[in-house]
Amino acid sequence: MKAFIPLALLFALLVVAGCASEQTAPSPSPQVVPPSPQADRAPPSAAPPSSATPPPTATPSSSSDSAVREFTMTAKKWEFNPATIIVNAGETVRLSITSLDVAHGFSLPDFNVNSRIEPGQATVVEFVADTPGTYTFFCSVYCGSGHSSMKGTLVVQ
Ligand SMILES: [Cu+2]
Repeated sequence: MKAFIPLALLFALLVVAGCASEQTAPSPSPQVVPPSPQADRAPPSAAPPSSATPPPTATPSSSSDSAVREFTMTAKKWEFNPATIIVNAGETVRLSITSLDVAHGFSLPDFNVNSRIEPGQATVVEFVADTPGTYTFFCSVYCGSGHSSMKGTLVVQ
């Protein structure tokens, strides 16, 4: 029975010491962390204006550029089909144009494009649609009474 007392004292000392050490130990104080400013969204930056001019002549290339939009177009008196082409800014546009009757032309002056479209033979026109807007293309080879109304629209969005 006498041996129990020092054990109890030792136990009590250990408990007190444990409590004391817990109290004196530097407890990590809950710090208020300000929200990270990384949540701020970066402003959508417009595509940098590219000063690169598209090639003046049609250059059928076999490049595997993923941003190439290809269209097959027909020309006849006095319309293009499709008459409206919608692309995204920055895309390379490749048109394969075939005349169904007589010789026509494909002129898109805003992109320095002007090609003669012979009947029955695909003519490839390629340019970079680098500037958003709505542009008119038209026939540039006289093809009859409706020639001046033979037009279409290119939308770069
Ligand atoms: Cu014409």
